[in-house]
Amino acid sequence: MTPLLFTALAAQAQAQELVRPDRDGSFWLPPAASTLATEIDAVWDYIYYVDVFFFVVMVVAIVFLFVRYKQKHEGERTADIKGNHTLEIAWSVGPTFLLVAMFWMGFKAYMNSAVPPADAYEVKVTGQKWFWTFTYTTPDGKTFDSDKLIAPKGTPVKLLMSSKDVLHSFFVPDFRIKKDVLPNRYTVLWFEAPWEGEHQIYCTEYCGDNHSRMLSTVQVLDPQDFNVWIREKSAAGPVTDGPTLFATKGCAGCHSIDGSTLVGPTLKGKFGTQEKLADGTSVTVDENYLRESIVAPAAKVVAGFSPVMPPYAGQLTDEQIDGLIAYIKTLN
Ligand code: HEC
Ligand SMILES: [Cu+2]
Repeated sequence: MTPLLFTALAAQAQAQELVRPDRDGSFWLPPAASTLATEIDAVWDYIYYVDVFFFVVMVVAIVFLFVRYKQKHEGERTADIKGNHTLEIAWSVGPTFLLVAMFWMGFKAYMNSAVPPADAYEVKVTGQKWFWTFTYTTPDGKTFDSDKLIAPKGTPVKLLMSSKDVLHSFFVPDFRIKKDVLPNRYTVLWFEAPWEGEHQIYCTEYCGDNHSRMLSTVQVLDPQDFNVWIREKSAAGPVTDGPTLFATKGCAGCHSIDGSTLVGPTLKGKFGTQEKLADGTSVTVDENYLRESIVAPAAKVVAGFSPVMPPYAGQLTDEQIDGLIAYIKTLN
């Protein structure tokens, strides 16, 4: 029965690979919107049905033995059963086949998801408290950032991931991909999405206060629209668009522009004021102070706040810093 079940399931997995992934999802699983998803789901289904099978077998056995060996008369005793070799060999060897099959299917699916195709389109993913940045390189070697992952449909996309601070984990349930994102090391994921559409990205490794809001989306576009997007983004040249930078570089996650206090002080009406610092001194908020606050925030910590702002030294070009300062000045 076991080899038969395995063959049947392997055939089913193969057939699913030829058919397109499950667009609507099932009772248990979200839509399967990547080519890897079918294989991962086949492992999931296999383990699930093996579990259901043994659950039923065991519950039936428990109920049967409970009724069969219930003491019916006072002083009645069960026969002295020493063992049953046939039964013992069956319940050891049978499940061994099932488990080896489980390992094999899981290992194969894992290897396929761990190794991206050589011709995959590469996007750099950066995790940071508490946002994701996606960096694209144009053919002429320029890079630009996006706060959404824009991907062409029907093309393998390789994600080269790293963190600027703590451990994060990149998770797209619809694609069945998930991997830790670490500082000082690159990790890799890949996917190929067969349809256009939007899919949720989560951080799935607890990383501090705003962990649950460390969200983004993958937007899968027709390859033609994708090329248009790339061209438009790169034609915009070096990014000095203040409001956009403020959003894409994560400032907006910690600083409001409407006067409310988030993790950091609001930047509304800040320029030109006197700022009280944690060491008791105060400082005039001018361009030099703003610049220092962005590249080396720990140098002058604002009174009443903890020094959790990541240093942006080396992460922003001078043009980008200038653009941000210009934008902050417009908030008065
Ligand atoms: C992780 C949260 C976080 C992020 C992201 C962040 N900041 Fe901050 N920022 C803070 C905190 C907290 C302070 C106050 C403590 C300090 O001075 O280090 C601060 C201080 C500042 C100050 C000084 C404010 C004042 O009242 O004098 C400026 C200017 C500033 N940040 C700008 C930015 C800009 C621009 C960005 C985006 C490029 C940014 N911050 C990103 C948390 C953050
Ligand atoms: Cu995170």
